[in-house]
Amino acid sequence: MTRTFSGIKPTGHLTLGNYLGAMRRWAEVDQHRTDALFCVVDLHALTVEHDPARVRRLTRQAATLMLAAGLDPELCTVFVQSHVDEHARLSYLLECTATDGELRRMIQYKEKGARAQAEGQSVRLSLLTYPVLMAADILAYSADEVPVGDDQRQHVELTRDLAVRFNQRYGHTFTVPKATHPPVAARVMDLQDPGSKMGKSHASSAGIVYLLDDADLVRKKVMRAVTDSGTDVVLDREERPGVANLLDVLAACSGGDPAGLAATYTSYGALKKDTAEAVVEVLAPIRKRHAEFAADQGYVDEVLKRGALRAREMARPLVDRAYRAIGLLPPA
Ligand code: AQP
Repeated sequence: MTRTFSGIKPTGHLTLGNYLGAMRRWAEVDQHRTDALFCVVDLHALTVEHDPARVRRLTRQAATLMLAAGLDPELCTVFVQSHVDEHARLSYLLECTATDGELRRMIQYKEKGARAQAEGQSVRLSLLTYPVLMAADILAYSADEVPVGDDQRQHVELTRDLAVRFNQRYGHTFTVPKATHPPVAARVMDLQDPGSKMGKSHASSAGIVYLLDDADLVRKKVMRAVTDSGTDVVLDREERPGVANLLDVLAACSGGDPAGLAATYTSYGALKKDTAEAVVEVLAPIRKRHAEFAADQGYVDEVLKRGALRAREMARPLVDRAYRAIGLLPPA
């Protein structure tokens, strides 16, 4: 059976981008047709300035939202990365496989490193090495598929390169995974800055729809989305990125394709209104289920405990094998 792994990092409140780019397919497709593992990758949240209590809170909230979005612990494994030591164990071996040059080429490293420096913060070494930890997350489970948004494409490519390199040097150990992306809305853009991805850790929340925003706030954010000075609705990603983003979001939330939808609108106002309502409709059941699960944290904790047990059992033999393959003496 195909094995799937994917994760979400608790660096902020989860967004519509996280949902349309990744979580929705985890719930609607991947957990039904594959042996799927979904993880709150909390170690990745330590790569930038962080508040310990907030990371803990957001880790719980992300897990709760994953269940609210439809992940069913009877169908898939839901757990927290730091509860399974194998991720960090394997990461070190992969650091001994990766090169400094290939990590410095990672776009997220360049962007987030520049952002940290602009804010007068030093760049943590873990920001450079985080894609290697992500490779370990995936390879530890012999995942065949990694369902992610478009922004993670480069990191999955690195994972493939490291798996191939390790296998060639030390004998076949890892499955070489491939990334999968949704057909539309693989990169949801910020509503106020359609040149940038909608990201949960951005400073300004005006262009970001959070999964827990109430209906009125969602309407306000979508109605205020930046478009451009034109009036006709056409799908032109280069010249009209704001309109293209709304068409993508509408298509993802209501079905249909962005180009076909463009032909049915004659004004930006109507497009925004329908997009806002489509988003409200998609988020309403998630907010409702989130409130239910949030009121029963004991259940969420139990799911995470069972998930970690299962994940550990799956990862340990493979990571042990990798330790032997690379030349480390097994304990007596
Ligand atoms: N804007 C987006 N459009 C489509 N997919 C997206 N994803 C993130 N943003 C968008 C996908 O969501 C999954 C989880 O993302 P992550 O938590 O690993 O972090 P990220 O990719 O770095 O996303 P964020 O929300 O922008 O976080 P920050 O601001 O902390 O960097 C991934 O599959 C991702 O592709």
